[in-house]
Amino acid sequence: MDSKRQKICKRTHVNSGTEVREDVEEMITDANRDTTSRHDLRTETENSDTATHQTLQDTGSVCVKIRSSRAAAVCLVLLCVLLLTAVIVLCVELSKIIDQFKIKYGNLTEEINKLNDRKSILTNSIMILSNDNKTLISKQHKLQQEMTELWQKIHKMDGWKCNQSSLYFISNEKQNWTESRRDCRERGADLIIINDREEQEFLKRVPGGTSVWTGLTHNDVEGTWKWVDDSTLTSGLWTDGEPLDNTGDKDCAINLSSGLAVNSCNTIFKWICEKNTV
Ligand SMILES: [Ca+2]
Ligand SMILES: [Ca+2]
Repeated sequence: MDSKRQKICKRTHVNSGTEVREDVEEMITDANRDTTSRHDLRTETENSDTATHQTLQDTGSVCVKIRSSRAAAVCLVLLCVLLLTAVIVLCVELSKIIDQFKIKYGNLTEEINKLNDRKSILTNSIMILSNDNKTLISKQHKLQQEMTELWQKIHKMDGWKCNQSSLYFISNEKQNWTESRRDCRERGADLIIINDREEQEFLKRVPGGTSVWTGLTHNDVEGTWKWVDDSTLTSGLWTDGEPLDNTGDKDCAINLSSGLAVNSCNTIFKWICEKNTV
């Protein structure tokens, strides 16, 4: 630049007129070139700075992205670990539940088998009982038929009366105690045994049921009254004041409307025979 100015000045002192003007134009052109060149250099420099700045920005952005990616990867790994842990825990719990269910199912199966066995036993028992019931019903019908026939025969028997499970024959004639019993035995019976107050009340209602010989004596042991089947006397059957003669000859008992009373066995009375139907 300085050399060009010196050149211009030299030419200005040496040349005249047109030469001075040409030199000035050439100098201006050079100046413009320098300016343009300087501008281009500055522009290149600015572009270079801009590129450098852009490169730095890009590098920072990449670093941020890498860090973000690493954080995301770490989070993802942690999440996977948590999920895996949760899955393992759930699997363990599920395994426990399945084991418990198997145990309960096994117990239930055993109980069901036992109940089925009991059901089979009960079914067999029901069948057996049902057959027994049918057999008993058949026997009951047969017994009812036989009892009906027996009652028909009883009603045809002259002089016999029925009460509960016994048949009674009341004599029309009178005999001593021994002859009376002999007559009963010939009829397949024995002198009456008054078992309780109900039977005694029955005798009150039957015509000829009182003032008759009974099967009660104390022939064997004085004072010990026994029936003809060797059973003992039920209390409450004596009439008031009886028995009066435990030590005398009144060793046989008659039945009065008020109850039992002692009398001599040789005295004659009517008598009642009794026969059990069962
Ligand atoms: Ca009786
Ligand atoms: Ca006596």
